[in-house]
Amino acid sequence: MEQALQRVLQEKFQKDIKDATKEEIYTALLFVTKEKMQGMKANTGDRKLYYISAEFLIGKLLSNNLINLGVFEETREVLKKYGHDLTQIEEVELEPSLGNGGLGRLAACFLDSIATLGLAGDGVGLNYHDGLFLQKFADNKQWEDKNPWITDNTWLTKTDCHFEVPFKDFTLTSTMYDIDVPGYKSGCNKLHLFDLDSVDESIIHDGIQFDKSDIQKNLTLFLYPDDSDEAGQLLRIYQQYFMVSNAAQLILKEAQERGVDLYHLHEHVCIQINDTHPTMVIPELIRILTTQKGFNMDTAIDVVRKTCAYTNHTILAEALEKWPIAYLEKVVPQLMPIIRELDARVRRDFHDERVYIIDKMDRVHMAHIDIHYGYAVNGVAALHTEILKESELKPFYDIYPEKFNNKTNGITFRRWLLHCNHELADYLKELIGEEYVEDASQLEKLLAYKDDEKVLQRLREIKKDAKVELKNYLKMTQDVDVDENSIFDIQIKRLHEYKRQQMNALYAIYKYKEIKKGNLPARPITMIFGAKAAPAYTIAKDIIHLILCLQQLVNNDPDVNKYMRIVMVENYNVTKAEKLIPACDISEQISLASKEASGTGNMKFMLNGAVTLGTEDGANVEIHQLVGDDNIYIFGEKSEKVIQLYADSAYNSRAIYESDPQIEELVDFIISKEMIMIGDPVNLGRLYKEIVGKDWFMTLLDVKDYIRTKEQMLADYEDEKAWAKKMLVNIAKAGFFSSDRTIAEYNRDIWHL
Ligand code: GLS
Repeated sequence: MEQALQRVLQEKFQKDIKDATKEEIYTALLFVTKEKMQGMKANTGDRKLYYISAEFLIGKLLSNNLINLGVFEETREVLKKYGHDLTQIEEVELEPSLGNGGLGRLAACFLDSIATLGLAGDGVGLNYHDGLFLQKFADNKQWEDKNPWITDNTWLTKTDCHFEVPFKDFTLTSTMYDIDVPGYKSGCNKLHLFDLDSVDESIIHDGIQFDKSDIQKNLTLFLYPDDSDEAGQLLRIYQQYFMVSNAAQLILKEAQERGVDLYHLHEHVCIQINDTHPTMVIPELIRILTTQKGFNMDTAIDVVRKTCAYTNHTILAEALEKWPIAYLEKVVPQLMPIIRELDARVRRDFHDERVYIIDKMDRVHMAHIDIHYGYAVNGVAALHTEILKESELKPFYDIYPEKFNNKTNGITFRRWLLHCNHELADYLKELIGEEYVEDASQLEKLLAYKDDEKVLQRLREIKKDAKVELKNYLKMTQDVDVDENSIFDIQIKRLHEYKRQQMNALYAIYKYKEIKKGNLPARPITMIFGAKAAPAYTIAKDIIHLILCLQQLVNNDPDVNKYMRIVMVENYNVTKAEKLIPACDISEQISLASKEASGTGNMKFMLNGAVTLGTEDGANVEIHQLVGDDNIYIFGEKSEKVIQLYADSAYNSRAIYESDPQIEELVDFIISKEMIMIGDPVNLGRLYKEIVGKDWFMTLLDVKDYIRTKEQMLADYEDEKAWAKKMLVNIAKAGFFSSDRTIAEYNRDIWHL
């Protein structure tokens, strides 16, 4: 590494390592690492996976690539020798903004594990120039700006692979960019990102506004452009078709290059459809096979059905895509005869309109295409898969019980432990050896130390060090002060009503009022939030406004700020998560039971020694089973009750509000004098009305149990030894949530690579 770095720095900048700037060292490291990856053996196999996804939230790649190449320590030492700090150099890298939340981060963890397990599997997606958006706070509100991340120095390599993608009114020529995905001490795969040379960032104005109809210039500007109007929805269809047509052409080209007889495609290729965004790959493959490869319809459908598998990531109805036929006709009319044929076959075989592809309102249900015309359907946590089978997708489960299976999500320990928490990772190696890195179940060996005072003490120290680091980072980035001796209570995830950040905000109000009354806590608490709200999601933005107003109120009140602080982290992303997660004491996983399909933040926190405060939802259920009652704090109504309340339309937030003076007091505070002085009465008033009059995700149902449980947790934290033991058990039991385990299961049950 030392020689390689010297060589590249000389060649590119005529400098020695010790005189080079951070930017120059970063550039040289990028170059050397890319060179090393190009020299790696590619994972190969007779059967290859294509993981198609609208999002790949890969995060910064330098350290991770160094770790996976097995040269991280060496690089760190070389840099140290010349007076440089790798952590500082990493700051130069811009985070690719190619994802939105858990689904996109899951895709990134999966790519790491697929490569690590030596499986031949590539990702396919789009190369969004400005990603999701950059979040800024001003006037206690979220503002959106573009988030350009593509510079001359990125991990992208432009290839000479191009495809023609036919739309109704024009044909576009794509360009494929590749990012190498090195496995941990294993072979290399690729992430293929398709783009358009004509995309023009200069059409963006006033934050993230742009002409939605100028497809040649806007196609790959943003992930999830605003779809609150027709032009926005059409743009999303353009993006989706561009992604899958490229994917389909790439898959067929590579298969033919490998000498695969396309009539046996399914024996050599499998396609994982990550949520419904890539669903059109099914009709697109059928279209190409029938119009260009001489297949008849029956055979094309048969081959495609045996090739594609679908993962469902949500039961929220609004997230299950249904495109109006009229829109598809405007963008991709060539697919409509095929979609109609697929629907006709369903209608012929099943006389149940709930499973039709085209509904009475002339909308195409994308998930229905996946389920009928794919060979596997999986949910992402045990509870989620049960809910799919028993309620959301029951009519389909009744038809195809053999297709349904569960694959509980996982996270890559390379990023979420080795990279983000060196101190803990090293200590674990010291205690239980290195095998846990490749066989996560080995973490259970840690249980042998659960009563060892020295080990428990060391775990506390490591947590404290991470808290100091976060404190310094928050000071540097946002100029806020937090106390490392306080309890760090963290809720970081997309802002959505079902995740109930508003319930956590009601707790902040409760705590503020208690402190005002003189009921002082044994130890201060630092409540940390991080979340982006979709630009058109009004109530989510109102919740951000509430949190930011509370932050101003609490942190500036001298009676209160000694005991409590609130920090809303700006532009929460993977890089920030890597700093926040190691420093967390209390992991907030408080979604309404039945609504969070899995969650993966919950797994990252646990692995880093945080204790979960959560509902029986998503993967929390499995965390609970693994760590036992003593090492997790569970509250709130269970999913069966919640599902019943919805079914009976029996939930009435106003009745709860009016009958419970404590709840009334907390909710009223949102529109109190204090708050209106700080905030915008329109936003606060609207949120107040929403909670009292609707509260679709039942915050008021669980808020009292939540407050009680959180108070219990804060009290229990004071027994330092008992708390450290909880930390240890959480770490020890986190092995199940390695994405290596998840991917091994996908391969065993679905992919058969
Ligand atoms: C999501 C779910 O909301 C998460 O619970 C889940 O962990 C994630 C990955 O499976 O997928 N679905 C979605 O649309 N976005 C998500 O983050």
